[in-house]
Amino acid sequence: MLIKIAKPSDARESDVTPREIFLNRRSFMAAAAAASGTTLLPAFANDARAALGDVTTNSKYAVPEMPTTFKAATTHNNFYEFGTGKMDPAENAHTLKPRPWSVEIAGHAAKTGTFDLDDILKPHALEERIYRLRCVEAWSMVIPWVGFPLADLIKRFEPTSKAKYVAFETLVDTEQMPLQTRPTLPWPYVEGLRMDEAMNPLTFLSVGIYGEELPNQNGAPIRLVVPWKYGFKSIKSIVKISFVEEQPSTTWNQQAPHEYGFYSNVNPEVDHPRWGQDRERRITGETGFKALFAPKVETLMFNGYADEVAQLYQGMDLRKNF
Ligand SMILES: Nc1nc2c(c(=O)[nH]1)N[C@H]1C(S)=C(S)[C@@H](COP(=O)(O)O)O[C@H]1N2
Ligand SMILES: [Mo]
Repeated sequence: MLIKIAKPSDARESDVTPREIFLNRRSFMAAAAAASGTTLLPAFANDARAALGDVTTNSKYAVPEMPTTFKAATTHNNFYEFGTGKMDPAENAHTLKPRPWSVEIAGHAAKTGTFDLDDILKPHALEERIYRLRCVEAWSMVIPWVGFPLADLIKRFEPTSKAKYVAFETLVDTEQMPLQTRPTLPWPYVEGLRMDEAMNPLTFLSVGIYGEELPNQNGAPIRLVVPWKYGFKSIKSIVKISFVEEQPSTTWNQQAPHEYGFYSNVNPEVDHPRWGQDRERRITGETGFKALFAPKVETLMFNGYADEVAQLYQGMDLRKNF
C-alpha cells in the first residue's frame, strides 16, 4: 500500500480531525516499519495484507473519538475458533485460508445458491466507515471498517415476504480452524438479525479494516459489523446467509440463554447477570504512561447509534428482549 507521509507543516494541531489522526497513525506505523526494515506486526499472522482497491470514505459514519491503533485492533480479539484468549486469534488464525472462499445464500429468496466470494463482492462499491464496536465484556474499540451495507446484498438476492430474519454461519473446517475439534462452543458459530435490523443502513458487511483486507483474526474474508449490538453479533468468516421465517438460534444464546438474548442491543440500563454494562474500557492502543489512564467511558444507549436504530424497537420491552 502506498502511503503519503504528511509533513509536520501540513497541519496545525487545531486542524487535525480524528480521520487525519488515524491516517497519520497509519503513516507513522508504516514509516516506523520501513525505518526498522520490518513488517508492521512481525510476531503475528497476516502482517502483509493486500490493500483494497477503490474505497470511498463515508463521512456520515464517523465518530469523534480517535481510532484504536491497528495493532490493538488486530491483537486483542475474540474469535473462539482460534482460542479463548484475546491474543490467541492473532497467533493462531494463520491457518485460515480466506481465498478461495464460497458463500451460500439460502432460504426464502428468489435467488439462492453457492457463489464464489469474489463474484458476490463484484457489484459492491467499497466504503470506509468508522464505527465503535463494543464487546459485552465491557471493552470497546473504534475501527475504520471497509465494506458495504448488508442491505445492498440482501436486495440483490430478492428475499420473499416469508423472510422475516437473516441467519449467518461461520466456517466449520477443522483443518483451517483446528480448535473446532474442541467443544468450546457449538460449531458452527451462528448469528441472526431481524429483517429490519439487517436492512438498516448501519448494518455492514466488512472485508477490510484500515484500508487493507481483513486480517484473519478479524474475520477474513467477510464478517458482519452491527455497531449498535454487542460485539458477538458481528459474526466472522461467514460462509452462509439464510433468509428464514423463524427467529434463528444464536451461538451465545445456545451457550447461556439467561445471559445472552437474541437482540443483544448495547444497553447501559440492562446489566449482564454477572457484571454491569454502563461503562466500558476504551482500548485505544496507547501504551506506557497513557495506558495508566486508559479511559473508562460511559456506555451509550445502542452504543451511541440511538438516532439511527431506536425506532426499530419502539414498543418493545428491552429488559425482556435483551
Ligand atoms: N465466528 C465468530 N465470530 C465472532 C466471534 C467468535 O468467537 N467467532 N466473537 C465475537 C465477539 S464476542 C466479538 S467482541 C467480536 C470481536 O471482533 P474483533 O476481534 O474484530 O474486534 O467478534 C465476534 N464475532
Ligand atoms: Mo464480544
